[in-house]
Amino acid sequence: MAEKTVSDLRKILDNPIVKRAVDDVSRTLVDRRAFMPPACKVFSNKYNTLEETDIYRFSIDREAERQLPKIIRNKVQVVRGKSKADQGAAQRCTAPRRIGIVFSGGPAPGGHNVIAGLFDAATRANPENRLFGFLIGPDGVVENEAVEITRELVDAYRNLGGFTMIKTGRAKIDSQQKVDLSRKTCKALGLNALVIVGGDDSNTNAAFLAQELYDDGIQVIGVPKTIDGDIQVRDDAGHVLCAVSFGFHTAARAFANSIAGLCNDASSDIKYYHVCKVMGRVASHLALEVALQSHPNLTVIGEDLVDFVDEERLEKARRDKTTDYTAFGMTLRHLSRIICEGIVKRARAGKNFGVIVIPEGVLEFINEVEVFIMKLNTIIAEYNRTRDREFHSAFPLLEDKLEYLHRLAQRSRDDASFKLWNTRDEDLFNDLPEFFQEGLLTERDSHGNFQFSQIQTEKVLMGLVHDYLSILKEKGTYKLGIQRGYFRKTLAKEGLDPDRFGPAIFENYDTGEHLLTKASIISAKTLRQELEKAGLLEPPDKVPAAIEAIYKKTVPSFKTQEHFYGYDGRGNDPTRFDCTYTYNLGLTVFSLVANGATGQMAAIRNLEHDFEQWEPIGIPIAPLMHLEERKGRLALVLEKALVDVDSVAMQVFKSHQEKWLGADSGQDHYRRPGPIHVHGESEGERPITLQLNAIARPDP
Ligand code: FBP
Repeated sequence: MAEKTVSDLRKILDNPIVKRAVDDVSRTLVDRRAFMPPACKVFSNKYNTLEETDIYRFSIDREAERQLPKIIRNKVQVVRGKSKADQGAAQRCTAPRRIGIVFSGGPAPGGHNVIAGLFDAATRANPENRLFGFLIGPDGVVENEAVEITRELVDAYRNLGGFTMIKTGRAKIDSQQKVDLSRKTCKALGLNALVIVGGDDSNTNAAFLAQELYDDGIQVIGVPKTIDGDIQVRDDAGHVLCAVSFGFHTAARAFANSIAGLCNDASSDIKYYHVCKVMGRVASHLALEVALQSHPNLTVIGEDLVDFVDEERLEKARRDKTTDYTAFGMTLRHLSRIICEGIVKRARAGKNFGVIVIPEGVLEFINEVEVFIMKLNTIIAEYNRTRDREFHSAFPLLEDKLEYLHRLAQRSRDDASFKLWNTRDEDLFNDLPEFFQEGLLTERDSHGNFQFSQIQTEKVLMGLVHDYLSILKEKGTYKLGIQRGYFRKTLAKEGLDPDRFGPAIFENYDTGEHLLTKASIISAKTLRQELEKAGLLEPPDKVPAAIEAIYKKTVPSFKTQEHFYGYDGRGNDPTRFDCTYTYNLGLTVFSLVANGATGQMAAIRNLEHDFEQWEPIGIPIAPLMHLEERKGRLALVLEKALVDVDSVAMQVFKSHQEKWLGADSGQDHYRRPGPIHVHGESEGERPITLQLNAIARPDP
């Protein structure tokens, strides 16, 4: 490069406008970092204490009682504030402490603020307090990989999404060896407490560690994290203790904002159906919140499919005096038909576009697929338990896995007691498309869970939708309605009388706002036949160009664009709700630690109400645990909350389904939730599902 060019370029790069334009630090980042989430009133006191309450009761699982004796009698603890405390309490709060914190599982917006809240509370109580962050998830605890969390580090990540500061991982502390190594790490760092920020499995882990480290005097506190929104805690009487895990609101808002963009695009270009798979593992909480936030035309809620009864099949069976068990529960085929019904209705109202939302875990609620998932979970877990090699490394290719399944099916023929995989399973499985088989056989996560995000649910479902729409086209029921005015204008341009041709080609010419070609017209040939039948055309005549053009417009072409909303929203910067929620969770964690709690999960009660009503509490984890099948065996875990189909949120959603489907000539009812900021009015909003579900709840 010539010298002059180099110096010119240097001048450009030194220009303050260029420097600002390419700076990593955006204006938004500066604003975000500067945002100071409000703290619950109780934290304005000099000291915080814990008050145990008996209001909330849990029925305790015998196995939990046996395995977690030291923490099973824990109660709900309410954080209280004191401007003056007795000497003991004051000493407790201000004693020097060393606390470790670890993120576990997928990132969820707000994690950095848990650290910020904990750091601020700890250093305020005693500037000598020290906080350590374990790197890359629970492995960091096992391997003693930690960094000291300083004010500079905290300030750099305040109100920011991701778990970038210390990263995360899906490892599990699930063996005595790992527990012993974790104990060694805590002792080596001189920790008083370990904080585990994670989902249901990680909080389960927290309870077991609390039990194990009890006699070492090391406290363990959990924090409810997951965008899936499936950590929700109620007591036996239905009192809500934790309405939702952190990160849920942000992920839902981020997905809804992107989907609202698709609604705009779809209704402008009017040629695509946007099919959006939305994260959330098994539960459909995120899909429901997205539906309430953005009003897409069709949203499937997995939990709503469980009690489905195919009345037509049932009726046919009644007539044939037989029993048809397949009429109970949803099948893939039937679900695709329900989706088709919506598409057909919109088409008849002249709309050949739309937005469909499918939860990533919907397959769990589809009879035939759920059975496969459960059987394959057990087969893989059994294999891993009894052999030296992992199932997926022993059978790297699909054909190897199928061959192994084939051997199991053969075994079921030779040995009647072996029922796990039989010939019928094999036949049904072999009928599935290869990519779907591959998805179902995909590696399970470290907790033995099926990885829904790895399977192309939308592709499977849309394949069936495409097929059925073709059948409906052949039957003459899937057509695009034509606006009466447009029809009249097009014919008039060619000097044709619309009132002569209309009744011959449309089934609703006298009444319809959108005109529908007769069911018999399914091709240019059948169109001609109808015109001849009505005496409007003689055999040698050509079909008038205007009629042909109208006919072509009545033939819908179903074009889809598929989208996956997951990792993007999971990494989004948090909403003001999540910033505030997580900052207060961090403050709560410190109060729990400072007052000697262990085996508790930090939570904020009344999240569904105004901020003034938020109440920081500690929830006992052990009493929430029950036995569930994991990796083919019964294990103590925290129950995942599924969408309650009778909840107010679901009732509101259901009563708007028809409206949002928009199968009429009016505008669609899409809603714009808007982008996520920490400043501004709308950001004060709480998740809509929480607001709705709070309407009819009993409160202690
Ligand atoms: P957590 O349960 O760990 O919070 O993770 C939630 C989630 O984002 C699910 O919605 C999704 O199914 C899964 O993680 C994806 O897992 P991975 O990050 O391993 O691809």
